[in-house]
Amino acid sequence: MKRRSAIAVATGTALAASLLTVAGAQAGEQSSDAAAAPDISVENVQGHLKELDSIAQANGGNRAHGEPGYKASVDYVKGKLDEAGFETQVQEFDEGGATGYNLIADWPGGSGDDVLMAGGHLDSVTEGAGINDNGSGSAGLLEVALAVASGDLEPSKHLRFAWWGAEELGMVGSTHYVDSLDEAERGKIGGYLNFDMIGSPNPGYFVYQEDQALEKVFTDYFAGKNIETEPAEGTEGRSDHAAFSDAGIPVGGLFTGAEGVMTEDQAAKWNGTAGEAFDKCYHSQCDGMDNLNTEALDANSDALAHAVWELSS
Ligand code: DPN
Ligand code: ZN
Repeated sequence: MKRRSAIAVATGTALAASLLTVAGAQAGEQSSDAAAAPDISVENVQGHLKELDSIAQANGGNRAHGEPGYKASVDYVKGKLDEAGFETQVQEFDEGGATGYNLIADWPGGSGDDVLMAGGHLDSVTEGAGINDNGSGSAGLLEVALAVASGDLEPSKHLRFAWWGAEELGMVGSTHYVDSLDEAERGKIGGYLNFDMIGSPNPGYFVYQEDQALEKVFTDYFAGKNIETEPAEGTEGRSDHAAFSDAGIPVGGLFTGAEGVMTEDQAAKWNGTAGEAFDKCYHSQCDGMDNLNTEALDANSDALAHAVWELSS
């Protein structure tokens, strides 16, 4: 915001310049008391998913650890973040004789002693392109990160986004990252939010329940949108948040369901199909662009942005 208005002032007339200065000062005042998160464009999220799908198609049909589609996915996300002004790092690790990669993106500014992290896994299984699992979380995180940049967010906390490698082989990348931090660095991370499968075709609205305060940020958000939620029971050890919670870091996150089958009650509240899996293409070849529910992807991406804005302010 500061950078952009400086350019506008330099190129405008004296009158326009003074008006812009007033507008800039007002916007600055508003942003200091927790501005609301922007509405995240689901079309943009779908655009990132199309790119990830094309990457899989061009690389043997998947984006799995050790396969060329994984590194190409990292390059795509990193390119967008670098262009937007993030400080990115690719952390390498070895798994099963192949190099794995975590992509870490820091938004400059905020208190380095108080870090909010949000992440999800970027790898797929070898069976398919991994569009819901976990292109959805990866694309939602990317679009929210780009919104942080285009909104020139100046959070009081330091914001860090992460895309993990080799989750599908046992949360290898996220575990490697947490292990690579010394105690002081680990201690600075006040919370980690995980997004793994947020666009399931027969969606449930599940909120991680490990930490009450983080859970409430999401449940309040959905309540305000008249979307009923359920605690994400049984997901505790099943994705990249596990490494963080094992290290004593508070975790939260969202999930729209995997191989589990939707009950009658759930179908009634979420207008879904009872007796069918939340994601019938889970870990299958058919986890492609058709394997998404746009409404769930949209609502969860907006909830992700809301949590990032609220928790980092
Ligand atoms: N860990 C997920 C997968 O990548 O297969 C499934 C999952 C995601 C399970 C989130 C629980 C919560
Ligand atoms: Zn998976």
